[in-house]
Amino acid sequence: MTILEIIEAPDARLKVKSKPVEAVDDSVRRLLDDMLDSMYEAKGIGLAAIQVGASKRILVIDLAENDEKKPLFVVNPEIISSSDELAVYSEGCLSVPEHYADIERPATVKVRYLDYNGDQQEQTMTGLLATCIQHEIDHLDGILFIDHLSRLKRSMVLKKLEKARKLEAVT
Ligand code: GNR
Ligand code: NI
Repeated sequence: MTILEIIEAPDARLKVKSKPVEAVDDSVRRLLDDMLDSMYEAKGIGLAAIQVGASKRILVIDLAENDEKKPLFVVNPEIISSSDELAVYSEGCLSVPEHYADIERPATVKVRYLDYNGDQQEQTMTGLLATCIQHEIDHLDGILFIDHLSRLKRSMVLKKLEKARKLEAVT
């Protein structure tokens, strides 16, 4: 296993639109495994491949709380329907460290994707899982949760991140 470095905003790589995977082969599975380990290490509940520099439509999620791991491996996801009902969650992002904001999204989504074995799945997701997969699919399209905020709020967050990065560089 390899712990991959997570890219932080502002970084042009996070704005890239990721490309579909042609086949779920061993190299894709290795990336899925490394992403899962990297996500656990960073204490996140989701991770998109672009956050570790791979512009492929791949993501991992694990909402399990304690030690019991329940990883969800998702390749080439497509939202095939969304509820009119919306839900608000306070979102965070490993690529936007230490910032949180309430984001409104469809409460329920039906997602079609390929699993770890390359088999097609369709799953209706609600609650935090629905929020998380929409957050991850946004990453695949080069969108961060702060892109759902007003321009003023987004630029305040980005400015703080840049400042923190500069401070880190000299200490
Ligand atoms: O760890 C994470 N927590 C989280 C909380 C609310 C909504 C979405 C998320 S995803 C985030 C990890 C991450 O950055 N995934 O891209
Ligand atoms: Ni994120």
